Amino acid sequence: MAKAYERIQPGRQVFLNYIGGEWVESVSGRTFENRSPADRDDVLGVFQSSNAEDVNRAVEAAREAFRTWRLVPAPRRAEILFRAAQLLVERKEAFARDMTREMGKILKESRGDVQEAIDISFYAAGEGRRMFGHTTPAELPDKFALSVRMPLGVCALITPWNFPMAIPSWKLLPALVCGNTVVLKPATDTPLSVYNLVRTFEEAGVPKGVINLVTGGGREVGEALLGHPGTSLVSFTGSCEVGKHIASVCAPLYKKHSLEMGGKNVIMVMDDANVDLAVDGAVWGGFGTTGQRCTAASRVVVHRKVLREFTDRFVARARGLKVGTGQDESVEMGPLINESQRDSVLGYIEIGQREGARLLTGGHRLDKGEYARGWYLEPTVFGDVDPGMRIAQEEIFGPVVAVIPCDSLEHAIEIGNGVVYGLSSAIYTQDINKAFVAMRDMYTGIFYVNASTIGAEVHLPFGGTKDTGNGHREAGQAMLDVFSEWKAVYVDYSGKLQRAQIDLPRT
Ligand code: UN1
Repeated sequence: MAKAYERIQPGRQVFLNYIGGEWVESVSGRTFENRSPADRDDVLGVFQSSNAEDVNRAVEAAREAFRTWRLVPAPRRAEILFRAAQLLVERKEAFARDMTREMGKILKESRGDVQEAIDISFYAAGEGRRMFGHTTPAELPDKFALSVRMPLGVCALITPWNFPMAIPSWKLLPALVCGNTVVLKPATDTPLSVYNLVRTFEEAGVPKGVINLVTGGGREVGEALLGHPGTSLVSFTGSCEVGKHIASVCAPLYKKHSLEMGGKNVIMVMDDANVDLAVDGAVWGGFGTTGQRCTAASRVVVHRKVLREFTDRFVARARGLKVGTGQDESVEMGPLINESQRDSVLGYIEIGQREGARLLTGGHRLDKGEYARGWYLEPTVFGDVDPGMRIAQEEIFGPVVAVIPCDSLEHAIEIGNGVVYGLSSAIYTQDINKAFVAMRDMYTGIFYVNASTIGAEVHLPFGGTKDTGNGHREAGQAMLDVFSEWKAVYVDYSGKLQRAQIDLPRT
């Protein structure tokens, strides 16, 4: 029997919430439209504008499902996840096309986003047969000691629009393999990609109530999830402002919360660098995903000896980038996600000029002809940027790069570390000694040598220091620490009272 995943109303497709294994409308009776950032007349569908009552129902369903899901052996849970991964492989192209329409990133990158979801699915599923704890000798005779991971319960996953399928997967997969159930709230700009993900996991055989999807705004849905007594963890990726709010709600409740926030990432180009390679890295890091990555290289610190050469080539490349709809395979940079994001980036461009940075290329919105219906902006480069300027300190989340001169490796490292964020950094140099010094001294969660600041792989820890996060990492082995609690287990088979630290048996 065909399931009612969506309702078709005249002229529009209505997408539903997924609660307790049923596709349902919000009790609010309200919906919102999902429009393409490349063409605001292109409506992808209508989604549920959910409220606190929908959240209650979803948390209740997830709590109920947790009672049985936590007892399913992890290798069995993993079999379902492997199946989902295979389905994602089959659907990669279709999901990538939906994502480009929905989020605006170019097709090549959307395929990469779905691929990242596939990678983490296989990787996390593999944990079903690992999830290692420790066995270790006990200090007393006839006593056995080990540690095991246990699930937390219901995890609230609040996900961003810039990686519409990859980031939800970084959270969903480890949550499930560890034995948790989830309520997933996608960004209002990109619910379709998360819908595609959830549908796939349903079809792979994830039992009812294990995954619940509630779409809608942060104020209603997100807020209800944070303070809800039924959720044990909030995993969030997004802005520092929202992250701070989440911490302030969760901390007094002693609720575990994992926050992944901003970046002001730096590429350092030394005087011995392969300049062509560095330019390639700066273009990809600065303008890939239209600069809307937490890992974007929004600062390039360049040794004065190669400053002219680097800047000339970099500016020429930025100026030559083909901007347009991501659905056109020849386009290199798509639009920004929405109007307010473009306004915010334009605001920073104004600030940069007021602060006295030199606008080397770009700086304007693109809104004529083929660009008229989307949120387009020119790739923008500032030169002569002082490290203290706001455009060199604050996360812009758009296609704006600040080129900052430096005099030495030490100077570059000082500038590189001189921001409140600590996500990703990179050095271009042919000198292995410089590379190792920078690797040691850059206080960021991710570091690259002769590669750009973007391009993290799923089996390594992802996250950052300082205001980038609150000490957690996603992906890699570290993901298990977010989605499980350790339990230390002691088995005393001596048949008598043995007191640790007190009874010290002699040989
Ligand atoms: C993000 O920008 O929020 O390393 C995630 C990268 C990607 C993930 C980025 N693999 O840029």
